Amino acid sequence: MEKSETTDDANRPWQSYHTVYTSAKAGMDGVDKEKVQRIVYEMSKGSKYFENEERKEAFIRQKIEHMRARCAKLTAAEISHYQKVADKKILELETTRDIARIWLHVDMDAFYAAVETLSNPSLKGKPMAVGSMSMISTANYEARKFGVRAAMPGFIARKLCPDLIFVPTDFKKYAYYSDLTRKVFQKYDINFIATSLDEAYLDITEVCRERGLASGEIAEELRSSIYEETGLTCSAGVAPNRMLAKVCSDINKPNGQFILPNDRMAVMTFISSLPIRKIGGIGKVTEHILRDAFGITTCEELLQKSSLLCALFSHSTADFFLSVGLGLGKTDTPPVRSRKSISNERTFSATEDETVLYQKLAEIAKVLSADVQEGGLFGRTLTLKMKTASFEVRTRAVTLQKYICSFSTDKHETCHNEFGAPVEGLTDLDGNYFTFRSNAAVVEESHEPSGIENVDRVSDKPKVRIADDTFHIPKSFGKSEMLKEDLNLRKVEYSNHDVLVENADDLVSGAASTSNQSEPLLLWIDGYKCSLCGMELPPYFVEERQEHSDFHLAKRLQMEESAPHSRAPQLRQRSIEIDTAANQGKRKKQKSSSRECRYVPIDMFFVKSNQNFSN
Ligand code: DCP
Ligand code: MG
Repeated sequence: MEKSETTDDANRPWQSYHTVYTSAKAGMDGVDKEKVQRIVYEMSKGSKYFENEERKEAFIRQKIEHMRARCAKLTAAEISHYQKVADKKILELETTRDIARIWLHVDMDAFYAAVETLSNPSLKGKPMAVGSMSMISTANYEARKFGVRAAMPGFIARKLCPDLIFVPTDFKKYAYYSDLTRKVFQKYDINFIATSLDEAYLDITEVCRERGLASGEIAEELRSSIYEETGLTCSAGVAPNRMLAKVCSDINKPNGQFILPNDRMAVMTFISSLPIRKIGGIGKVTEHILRDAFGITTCEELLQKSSLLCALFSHSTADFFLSVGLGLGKTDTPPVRSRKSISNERTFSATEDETVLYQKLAEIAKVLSADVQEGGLFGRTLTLKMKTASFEVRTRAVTLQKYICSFSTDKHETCHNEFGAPVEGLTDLDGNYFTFRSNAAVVEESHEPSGIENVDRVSDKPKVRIADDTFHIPKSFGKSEMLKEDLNLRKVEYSNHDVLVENADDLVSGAASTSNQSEPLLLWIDGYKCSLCGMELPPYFVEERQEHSDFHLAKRLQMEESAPHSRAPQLRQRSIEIDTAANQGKRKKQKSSSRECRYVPIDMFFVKSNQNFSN
């Protein structure tokens, strides 16, 4: 049995190749998943990106083995102890259950694609994607049937669906329609929580009571009102808390709704067979670990295996898993949060020279402190994130005694950087957080990973949240831009628990790279547009941005590897040109030039070198 599985694995290696491109979104239920996996695998194979994915996969497998071994070593007495711990936790969590409020989660259907179809009705019924050959932002439901989805490189999407129509992104248009939807939302809940351009949470408890209407009726009315105002459809989910409401809004997508009554039994029944991956905060890595190390695939199994979870995970992580198993979620309206972190990054030629590395570190620290001062901010936790030429990420964070904002040395404040030596401390002042490049990645035992609620350790300071600032801050970054970002950070908690193990990705993938430039690899112009290819990706698409940045980085590495050293800067210029959406048409010309023959263009980058591109 074992042997045949191994043989099978060897014959179908794509089965264990999971990227964001292969996970299903709404409208993809009937998709031939294996076919999609195979095509993504074949088109990615041989690239740096692929190698990095494989390394991540190997790391996770190792982690799973380690967890399995730890489970196997637990004695009966230990298991019984952890069962008691778990039972106690479950009882405590149960006392926090609040089923008095009615939450509605609304999510526009294929948002960017639907907006584009409004402007160009001839697209109706045809498979289309918004984005470019490098990356697509979303796909309509016709295209999803082929396995095409958001965050997938366009050339892979075209392989999956040869008739796919590409429409370039137009962020301003989406923002306009988003505003229209928000005007409707506020009629139902003035404090509605917008988590992205096309999603929001509304507490409809009062409106249901005041108007004597059932939640389902309010949901119907809200959806038709949005349709009247915008001509766009949306889907809604209603539940006693936000975590469940989000799950519910996906159930009858597109143009549908699902109501989960405010009743404990109904919640428990609903949650019992729910796949864990449906929960915001349980991503592909967590899903993989829970499944392969513990045999957990449904939320109910989180409760059944509660002793193991308590034995192997930190308190906060185990609490999160158990609360998911109980169908608990946030019911209060969070206060508007302000920006809590600021970061800066540089990409430079790969080097093992410590002096160069320190010099780079000093440069980036100076720019960062200037940005911090310009914004009138102060911070206490400093995070250094380093991505190697092979995509490995190393992250170290330190929380200082005092709040700081300047680069100048303070002999009392030293912290240890990535390279194991002290980084110069910054003068003590008062205020918030900042990072070189945030992401306090923690794999298992601590629960303070990126983008997740993080608590300031100074008791007299307010609690702060680290925003996952993988977005880059242009040199001109100032106060006004921060205010703009603040709005985006109202994206809230459903990803609070974005998890523990999700950050395994950070440990094995990551930032920094090779280039002769002392500039970031890419900038997010106006906070959302990729400076290299024009792809528009809002800051809250953290995972997708990481994928996107990795994609460009991989491409550059590939390009530099294939170019003589002295020509690298010149070629870099060229790659930017080629990437630019407006220059798509020039690509062919560039490709055919003999001067360029050592440079691997983007379409080829993800494809096996011996593959026939005309297929
Ligand atoms: N988006 C993006 N990049 C991603 C995911 C989404 O730019 N990786 C953009 C395009 C989407 C919009 O955000 O239209 C909303 O994202 P959703 O996840 O809600 O996806 P859609 O609205 O497109 O489809 P669905 O019907 O599944 O909600
Ligand atoms: Mg949507």
